[in-house]
Amino acid sequence: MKPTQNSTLEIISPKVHVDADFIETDYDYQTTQVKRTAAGQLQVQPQTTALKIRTARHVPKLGVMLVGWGGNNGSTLTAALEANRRQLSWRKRTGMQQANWFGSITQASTVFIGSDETGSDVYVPMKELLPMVEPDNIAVDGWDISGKNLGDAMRRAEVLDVALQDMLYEHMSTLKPRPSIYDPDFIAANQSERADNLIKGTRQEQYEQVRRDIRDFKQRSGVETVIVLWTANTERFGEIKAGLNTTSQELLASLQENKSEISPSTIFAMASIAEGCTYINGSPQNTFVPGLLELAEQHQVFIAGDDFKSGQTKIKSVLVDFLVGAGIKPVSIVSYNHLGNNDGKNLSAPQQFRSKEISKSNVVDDMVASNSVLYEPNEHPDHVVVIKYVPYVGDSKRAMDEYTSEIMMGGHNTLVIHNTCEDSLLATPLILDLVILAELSARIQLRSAERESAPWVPFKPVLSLLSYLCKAPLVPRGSQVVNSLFRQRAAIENILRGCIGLPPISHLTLEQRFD
Ligand code: NAI
Ligand code: DG6
Repeated sequence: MKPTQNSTLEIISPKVHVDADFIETDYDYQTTQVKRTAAGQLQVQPQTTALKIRTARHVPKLGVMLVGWGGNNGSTLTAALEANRRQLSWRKRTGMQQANWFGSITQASTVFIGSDETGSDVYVPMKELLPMVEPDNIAVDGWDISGKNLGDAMRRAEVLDVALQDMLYEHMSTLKPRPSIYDPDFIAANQSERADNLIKGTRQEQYEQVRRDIRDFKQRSGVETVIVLWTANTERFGEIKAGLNTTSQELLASLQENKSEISPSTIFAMASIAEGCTYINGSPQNTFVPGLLELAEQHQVFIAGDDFKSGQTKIKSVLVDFLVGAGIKPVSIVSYNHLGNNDGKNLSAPQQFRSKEISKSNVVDDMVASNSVLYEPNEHPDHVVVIKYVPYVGDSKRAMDEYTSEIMMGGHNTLVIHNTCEDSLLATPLILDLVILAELSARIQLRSAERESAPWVPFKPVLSLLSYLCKAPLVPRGSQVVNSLFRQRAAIENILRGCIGLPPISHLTLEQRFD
């Protein structure tokens, strides 16, 4: 069985069955159950559950609607889709540059698949494991409070090489963001000069307009599936309180009553859920108030977030995992950023900075909690996050990190990292991965193999599989947050492998260690 038409893989296994609609596998899911006894012992029991996993083979035509379409990420994604579609190349000072998707795990990373007869590792591109949406086939639309067309928005962003911008300008300038919901109480006051493209009316009326926009896009473009993704300015955190938004009923009533604490992003998420569209939050604010989680559960619609994990935090979720895993104790983590794009300008306001500070800070918690040899209960490293707006550096973000750790016998180990990069060129491929993996997740179901009548079940509405791409991963109620990048990536790889009947990667390589 070839998982995709162009795949170099052919799966030869009696446990994989393919028909016109599904790839179906028999899968032994192995876990380890742990019980704590009153005497403090840990009773550990391996368990195997026989499952069936199936993946629908039809890849729908995907439409992506971006909230904040005219921003740096929104315009860069739109330009990158077109540049890749047309396979553009352009001249830089250093030579010719070809359009690519570097930084996207689905498009530019490979997955270890097994060893060949000589014992050498064999890798295949991740996108060859299962039928996935092709970026070239994605249609984009969206909203922005700034009415600039996408050509001018791309120029304003100052992200892409000018030669590339010039090739794309004509096409991009035909695209215009739909009017959006503007509430100056939620984003920084310094954004007001952009706000010239607005949906008027009460919150309920704005919600109805967003729903109409989604339907209009779907109908005009002919896409089968729409995903809505927030890449607009970071909002301040909203209040959560009984009577306002702690249940879906409260939230719907508060919308009708036009209550001022219902944020624009929550209205977008509500509209998206009502239209049956997956909603992804690329920013740190608490869009997903408890009432919204309940709404997503009731409608069985995916939500995912929060906040793209692009640079500094990605490194942190590798480095702290490495240090704690090596038995070294991080005691102080200090992260400075300065940047000069519009995101930096918005984050220069205290309440919006606070949202970002929270999502950047929680990322080490689970790794610290995992090691009771190093840390007492409730003990944490000092962790400070600083962001400064420096207009001159534009989209070229500078991130400086100092990690101080305790090593043997009271010694200290200090690591210093300086990262400079175009912020939006790191974030844009994540948007692509988020929508491709979210769409794929909607086609995966599993059921118990023990009863023929067991129902197929989809992923839970809170799509934690996307955690790899998020700074502050949202997980289903009662689930553990995992921040370690390696664990997050392993979850993606192993689920994709499971869908084609392959066991999780164990790295045991016993055949190479024993005669
Ligand atoms: P940006 O400021 O260039 O773009 C945001 C866009 O949203 C602007 O065009 C603005 O006019 C628009 N906007 C603001 N409120 C809106 C609303 N209610 N409805 C529709 N449009 C609205 O910012 P950028 O760099 O594109 O980043 C977007 C978001 O992604 C920010 O919240 C940022 O914190 C977050 N993010 C960015 C990362 C990166 O590396 N670039 C990484 C992680 C998160
Ligand atoms: C400054 O920190 C601005 C932010 O929007 C970041 O650029 C963005 O959140 C990326 O952060 P990180 O930690 O993933 O590099």
